[in-house]
Amino acid sequence: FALEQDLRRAITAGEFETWFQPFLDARTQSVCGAEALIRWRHPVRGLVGPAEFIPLAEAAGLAAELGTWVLDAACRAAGNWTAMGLPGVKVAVNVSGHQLEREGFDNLVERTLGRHGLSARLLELELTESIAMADSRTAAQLFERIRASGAAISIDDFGTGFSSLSSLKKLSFDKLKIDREFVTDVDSRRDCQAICQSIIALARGLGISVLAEGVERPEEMLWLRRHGCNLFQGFYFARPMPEADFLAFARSGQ
Ligand code: G
Ligand code: G
Ligand code: MN
Ligand code: NA
Repeated sequence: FALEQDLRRAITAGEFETWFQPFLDARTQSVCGAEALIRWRHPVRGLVGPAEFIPLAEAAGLAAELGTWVLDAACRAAGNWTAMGLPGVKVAVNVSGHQLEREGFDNLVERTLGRHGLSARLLELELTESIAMADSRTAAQLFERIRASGAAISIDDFGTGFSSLSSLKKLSFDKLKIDREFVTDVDSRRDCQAICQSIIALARGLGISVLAEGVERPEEMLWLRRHGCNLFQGFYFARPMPEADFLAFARSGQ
């Protein structure tokens, strides 16, 4: 309860920040965009990660409010990138189930894009499999509306959730993000290789792109590139960082 009060206070006090982790084209290694990752700059506890407070926010019914804040902050940032000499750099925003279930999520997205003059083509929404599968008919309609607006949908942490291929068949989306669990040591582990190859083949068969998360070593990157992975994200390239650092990183790589 004390923490719930603290969270409410923090929203009003503006203690949240969005950090950005770049994702890069596998062939050219140029920066295609960044994933927005929320942080809480707590006056006493210092910088707190989302794993600690997102579950609390969900339990307290504050997840949608926080999600609206992140979406706004991420779109505001990306809206400036073109003007700052980074045309075409996308922003990916994590969306929680609570947020998606709310009436009019697609309208919220459109309004937020409009407010910051950000092209829908530069926005990706990251959903996990479990969210996508919860109510596949409603999800399918929402996905259609979001994609019709020009924004993209990525399936995050792919392979770790409760996924059924028949649910995937009913949904249309733009990208699969292979979970770090399968990327770690993919250059040496047969099981990870089989899983990554399957996901890459699945994405290719569906005509969508595939990103490897959590790339930490050059050997992993090389294996994934050789096997047709399109995009990379991970500490080997860059950690999540404040917006100013991301701008410097993206500029230096262009
Ligand atoms: O950034 P970090 O590695 O600490 O993130 C931990 C988890 O929190 C990840 O699973 C990430 O997807 C999630 N996360 C980060 N930012 C957000 C956000 O803005 N909204 C939601 N729903 N989840 C987020
Ligand atoms: O669940 P989601 O994919 O949104 O989680 C993203 C989080 O994963 C980021 O907040 C980031 O801190 C973490 N992450 C990103 N790249 C790496 C990596 O290369 N290694 C590890 N251990 N974590 C990573
Ligand atoms: Mn994510
Ligand atoms: Na992930």
